[in-house]
Amino acid sequence: MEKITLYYFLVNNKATLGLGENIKLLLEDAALEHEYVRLELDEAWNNKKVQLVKEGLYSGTLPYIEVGGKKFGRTVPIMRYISVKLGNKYHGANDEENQILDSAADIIGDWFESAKLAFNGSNEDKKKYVEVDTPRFLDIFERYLSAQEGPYILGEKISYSDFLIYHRLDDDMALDRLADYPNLTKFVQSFVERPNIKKHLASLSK
Ligand SMILES: N[C@@H](CCC(=O)N[C@@H](CS)C(=O)NCC(=O)O)C(=O)O
Repeated sequence: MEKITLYYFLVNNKATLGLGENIKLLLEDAALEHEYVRLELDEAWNNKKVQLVKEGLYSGTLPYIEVGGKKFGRTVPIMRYISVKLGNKYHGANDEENQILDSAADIIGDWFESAKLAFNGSNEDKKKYVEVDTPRFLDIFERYLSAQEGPYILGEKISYSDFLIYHRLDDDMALDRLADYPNLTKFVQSFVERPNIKKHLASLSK
């Protein structure tokens, strides 16, 4: 693929926080030439957003990518687009596998929304999120991963939904709270050992 530029903003001054990192992980894993540009969500953003919409980024939201002079938006569709461009590298082998990936990505969307609500909500909302919502989502993904030998959602082959699962766990600071989830534990152990991911994660702690 041509060089990809990924645009997102820096959330709470932490490089990986938020949606952009899902795409970054996939770009790193695929060893694609890319640049990660951070925009500011300040007063200038509203004008920039209008300009982006005029330039074909219909949603006017972050993250988006620019490749071959075109702009493409929305996290999961961007990941699917890159996968398709790479010969379905991060897709399933058939419609049924792709349905599984699609449904997992959809649930990650629900999880992200519920995390956002809790983050902006009362202490009671936050408590419910930690005690009720998070375990419910962890249970769901433990089930997905237990359907085959793993370590990933479709077995040995990694897919775009795996990046979403890993990053959701990371953003939720749940990576070291998986003792009761053997399949998620195996998943994370394998994910972080992928050579390009390992390099990327090491670069973050420098
Ligand atoms: N589901 C969308 C969410 C996009 C979204 O709402 N992005 C936020 C940042 S996380 C944004 O662009 N906010 C600024 C705005 O809407 O103007 C995706 O995955 O891309």
